[in-house]
Amino acid sequence: MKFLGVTLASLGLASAASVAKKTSYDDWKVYRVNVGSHAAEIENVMSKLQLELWKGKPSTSAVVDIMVPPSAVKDFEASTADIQTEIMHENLGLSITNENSFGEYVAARGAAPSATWFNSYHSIADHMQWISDLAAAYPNNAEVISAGKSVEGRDIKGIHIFGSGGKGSKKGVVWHGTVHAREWITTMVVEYAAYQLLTSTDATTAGFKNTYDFYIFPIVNPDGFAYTQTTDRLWRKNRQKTPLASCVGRDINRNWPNRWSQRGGASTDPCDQTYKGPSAGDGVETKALKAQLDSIAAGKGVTLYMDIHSYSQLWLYPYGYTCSGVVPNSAKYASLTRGAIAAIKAVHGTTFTGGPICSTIYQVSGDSVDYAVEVAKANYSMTVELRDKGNYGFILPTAQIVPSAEEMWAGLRYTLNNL
Ligand code: 0X9
Ligand code: ZN
Repeated sequence: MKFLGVTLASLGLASAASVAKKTSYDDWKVYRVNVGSHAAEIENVMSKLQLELWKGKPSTSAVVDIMVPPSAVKDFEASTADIQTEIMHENLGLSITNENSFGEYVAARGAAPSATWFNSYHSIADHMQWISDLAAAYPNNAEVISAGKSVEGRDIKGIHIFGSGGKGSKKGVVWHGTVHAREWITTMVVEYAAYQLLTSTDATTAGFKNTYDFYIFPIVNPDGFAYTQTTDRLWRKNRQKTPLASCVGRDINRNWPNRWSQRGGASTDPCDQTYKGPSAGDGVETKALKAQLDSIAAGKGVTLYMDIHSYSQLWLYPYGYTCSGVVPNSAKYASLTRGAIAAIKAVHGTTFTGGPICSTIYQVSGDSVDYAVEVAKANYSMTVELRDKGNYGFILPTAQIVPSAEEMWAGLRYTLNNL
């Protein structure tokens, strides 16, 4: 089947049937709710109307972003009449339609991919092709790698970038993108960083690959990402069965086998967006990513681990699992964070804020960042939440891909320069 000269298969869509089943967000709304003293009230409304959070936790956040289906809009507005709210998406379906035009990728095998790649979002099939094309264009400095297979058998594909001394001769820098399937901007930003390392003519940037071995995985949750393209644009977790037949998926960022079972840091409910899984590290992708990180740690060691998320414009460092523990090297983390935030701001004026994960955003247990610092003994382990601050949230317009990638690259470049 073809439309606009593009085959469904090339978009990574299985069949017309899977297109027809796509979750509609027509007339859904996203609200920003000022929590104030209304945390319990908001939690009640959410459970009564079975609403999903986009951002924040009523118990600890100043504001939360909540997605509301058309059938619940009237009830929601009546129940929150005494609470300050603001509409972020008037019609989420329309926002998705506006965002969701994939660029066509004509793979020029053997030639360097060009910067036009970053002008739009892409199908998972094209991302896989692009990673291969980028590595193939720089055979002396790059190779395709895999962390293993996903639940549905997809490759967790990455690119390994290296320089003088050859592959595996330096300490590792590991970057993960798209652990949360709906955070599409993260795929593009991680790819942009890989692209810069290989193509930049700036001497400092070109030199990074002679200092570190980079292991870059733009899509660590490929099944979830594919599902956002075939079925539900707002899917977050992986696609693994849970003990409850009606609910699918572990939050990979709550499933790492370190500080896994902390009260308040993750959900025990298989239907929840932050479900930690039935046992520590039992997610198929978690296992693969853990083994991959462990093997770098056991080799030359990990200098820097970073997990790239969206949205909120935050630069974060450990710990996630506790708000009272202080990470060793905390002062250095704080200074790296200040410098990275300033470097980001200098590009397009975008303001990020920063700090430890737990006290800055909320408590998170079983996350990769704490695993990387506590178990894999990464010298530095950090995470970011990219653009925006909620205006578009997960549905960031294509016009913001390049600016977001440019400013985050400045933050990453600052970090690499100041470790
Ligand atoms: O809840 C999360 O996992 C992250 N927020 S998101 O909306 N992207 O899902 C925040 C957790 C802090 N980040 C990491 N621990 N990586
Ligand atoms: Zn995320």
